Amino acid sequence: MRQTCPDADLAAASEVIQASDAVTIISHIDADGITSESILSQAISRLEIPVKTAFIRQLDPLTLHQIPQDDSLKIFSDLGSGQQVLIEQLGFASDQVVIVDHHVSQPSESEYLEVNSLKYGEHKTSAAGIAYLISKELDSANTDLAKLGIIGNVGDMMDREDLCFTGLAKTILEDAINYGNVEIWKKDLNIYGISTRPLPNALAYTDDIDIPGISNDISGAQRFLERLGVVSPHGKAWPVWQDLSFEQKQSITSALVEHVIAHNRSAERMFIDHYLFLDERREYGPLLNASEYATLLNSCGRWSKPALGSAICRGDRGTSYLEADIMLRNHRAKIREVLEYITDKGVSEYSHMLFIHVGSLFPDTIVGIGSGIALSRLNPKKPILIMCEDSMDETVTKVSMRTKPDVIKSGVDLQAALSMVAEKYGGSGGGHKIAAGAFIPKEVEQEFVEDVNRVLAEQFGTSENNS
Ligand SMILES: [Mn+2]
Repeated sequence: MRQTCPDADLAAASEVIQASDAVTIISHIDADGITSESILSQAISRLEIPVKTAFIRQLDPLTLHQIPQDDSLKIFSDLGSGQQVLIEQLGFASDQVVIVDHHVSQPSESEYLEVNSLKYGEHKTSAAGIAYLISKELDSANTDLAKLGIIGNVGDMMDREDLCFTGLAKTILEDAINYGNVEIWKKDLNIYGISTRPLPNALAYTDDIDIPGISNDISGAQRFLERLGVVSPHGKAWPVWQDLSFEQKQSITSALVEHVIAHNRSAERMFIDHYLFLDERREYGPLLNASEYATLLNSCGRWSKPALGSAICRGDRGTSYLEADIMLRNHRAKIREVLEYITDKGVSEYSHMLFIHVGSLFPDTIVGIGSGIALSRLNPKKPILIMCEDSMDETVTKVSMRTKPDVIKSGVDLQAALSMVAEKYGGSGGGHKIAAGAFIPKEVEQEFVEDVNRVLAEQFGTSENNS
């Protein structure tokens, strides 16, 4: 079963697609799912094969009715690998299905064609990366779509551990750079919002680096910048990182490194590769770099408008962009609210994790993101578990967990922990080592939290190297 090279699967997927009369893509609603869908639908349309899309929040018995029961080829993207038994129950034969995924696989009798990066030992290439490789197999001229592959990979945080792309994701990046719509800023400052966030905010809210007197302190960040001669032009907004001169960037970066080292902190995670988009115009700020573009797509998905994100990926800069921009602002405001709530109310500290229940105060689609950001301001050494009511069913509780790359290195695997404990109580879980979610019956909340803490206690201290 285990292979090291995706070539045979890519060729097989390409063959099945080219032989089909019509295609339906069933894709996940996050940035990786939206970019995967947009890559596949564009590549397939270019072959003049009719293609339709169904975006779903996850593949489970509740969403099955959204999958059309027709003769079209079904491509499951950014989902499906872990739900093959369910796909089988729908009655799809093995020649009717292609799975494009990077989640843990569940075998089924039907032996569906599964193009999954994990099969090739590629843990840092997401579904959008695989979708791009299929598009390139369909037509080698599709390298314009590599850009979308990069957005999906960044959206799924495939670059977070190494602070750059590795493996297959790196070859996709090379295609994008050669095509010319992507530029890489190598080992640049590791901050989020380089195209739209006022610089003091970007510095104060870095996720990865703890800068004394600057992290979580906007006025501290302003004073730091003013000392270096970087000021907000009179009465105008602060500049964004992208608009600074090379000399300004250099002086800020070296002052930060000195500052961090002077405070005996590590400067190890200070630098990251940024991906800038040369084909986007300045007024579309959130589309100018991969991580902000991914946030915009995530906000479309989280607010039930994944098709809007897909239209933007296909190049719509008119009404779709305007609508998505409003949604993004709303998304950010809501995440800020979650964040403030969590930091104000405080979390319960267990031996191996942090826990908070936000009830029905926030939509279940954003609490995970909010908790991930809150983690940096609480105790990043422990994973955070956040619970909220499921908006669809009040007898169900939605669980989200987030942690940091360093914690993964000590053996923690949130996907494994949540799946195992959720299944024990008749629920289900999934996701990744660093970010995972689950649905559980409401009445077992307390036992669930204690069990997850116990599982984490066992995971801590077991090294990742044998995985
Ligand atoms: Mn994904």
